[in-house]
Amino acid sequence: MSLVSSAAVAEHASRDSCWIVVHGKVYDVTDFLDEHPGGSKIILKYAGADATEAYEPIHPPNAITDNLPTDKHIGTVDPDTVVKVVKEVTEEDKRRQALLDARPPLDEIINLHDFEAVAKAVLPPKAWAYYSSASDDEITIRENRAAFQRVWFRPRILRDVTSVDWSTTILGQKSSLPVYISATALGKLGHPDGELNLTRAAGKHGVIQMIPTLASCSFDEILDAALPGQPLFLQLYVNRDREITKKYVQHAEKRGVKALFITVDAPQLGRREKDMRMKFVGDAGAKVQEGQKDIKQDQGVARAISSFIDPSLSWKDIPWFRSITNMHIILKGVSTPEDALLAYDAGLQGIVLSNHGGRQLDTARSGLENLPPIIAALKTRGPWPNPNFSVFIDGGVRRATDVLKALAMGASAVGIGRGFLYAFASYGQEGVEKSFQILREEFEMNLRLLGARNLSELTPDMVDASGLHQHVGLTPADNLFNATCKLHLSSLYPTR
Ligand code: 173
Repeated sequence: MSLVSSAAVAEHASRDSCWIVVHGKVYDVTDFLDEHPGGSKIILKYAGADATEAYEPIHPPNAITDNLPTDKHIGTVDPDTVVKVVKEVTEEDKRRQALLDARPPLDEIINLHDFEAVAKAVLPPKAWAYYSSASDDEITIRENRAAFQRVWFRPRILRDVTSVDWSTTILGQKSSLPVYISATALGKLGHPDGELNLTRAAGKHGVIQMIPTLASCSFDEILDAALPGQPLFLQLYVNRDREITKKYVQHAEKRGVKALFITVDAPQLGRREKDMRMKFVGDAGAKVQEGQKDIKQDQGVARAISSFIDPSLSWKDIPWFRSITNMHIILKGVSTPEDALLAYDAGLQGIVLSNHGGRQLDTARSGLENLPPIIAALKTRGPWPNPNFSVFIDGGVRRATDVLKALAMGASAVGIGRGFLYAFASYGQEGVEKSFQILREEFEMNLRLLGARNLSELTPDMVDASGLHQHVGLTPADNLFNATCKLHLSSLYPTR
């Protein structure tokens, strides 16, 4: 590849001829501008310049090389011509560094909620908005936590709980916790090592990670960071181009991934308004002004990069998935007994009762509330638990007690997404390891207090879920308005 000077790159700084530098390579993206899922405006901001910093958290390293024809790969930027810009330390950088320096030492973190508080303080505002946001009025995300609080324990006594064991098997794979790491996208928004923080911590502690389709690290980087034989699952967004999905799935199987979790609750991404507001703020400084054409950039980062997801996905596709892989297939995002039975009858290996962390259909019920009717429906097909069919739940899980309630009510294991994400966003791999330790301690104590020596001794009569379907309560506080809309309003009308 030819060497290109920085000055030559800088000459292509317009919509008519747009070159950018990513990881030291020069690309001509002129013809790609209108195809960019995130819109052209964000690329034009870096026209004629180095875009690596903006590119990195959102795209796996191979995104540009895979999508741009090779004749658009112009060359390598000549290092001698790069004017070393001493990166200006902004007030915002200083503020963030001060917050990072002021993080409590890890041994002062005593529960999973603490990570969230630290993450909120130290994350760049856009990253916090993306991770924490949920759809519309954010009622479902709050309900996910609230539902656990409507289930109460009926502990048993005098059962010799000297030794207790909370290890289990998830889809045939050993797991030190009845918890797996659920997929969350764009890990590098939170920490430079992104999802690898989870992979490394999971390998060390015998926990199973579900790899997201939209990870910031490439699939192979994650697999390369795993220990030999470390069990991993894969979350799948199905591409409109089924050949791409087929290649991806078969590559995953070849690399030893054990189960495929097909996301079925996101034919279109929900409106995460906190995230959307951030885009308005962030794009204000775009170098090249764009016309009406570019409408995607104001929809938040997730929407921008999700246009490949196929909304036509249907039950008719299930046999095709079965034909391309021998991995276990699980549907992620099931809410009703009707769909649970369709999944069972289609010969799949499980379902996740999930509302996507409250990020999709707002006022969808919680996975926990959907659990009892779904277990009851599955019991019409045979005894429960069923060794050939698993029911997982996720959403709002932060405590071992949350997990124990779900297991007592028939769940096979439980997923945690944001909880672990906040752990690495605030403290990297060590944070994730600490979160496992916290959960271990919580499992040990709560199993003892509950009178169960292992997970098979958790039975439905150990919980009182009679209030689970009662939604009466205080009207939830309107956090969305208080935290974002009001702020936005005050920036528009500073005097109000
Ligand atoms: O919840 C999400 O943000 C999500 O699933 C997603 C989907 C597409 C792109 C990025 C994230």
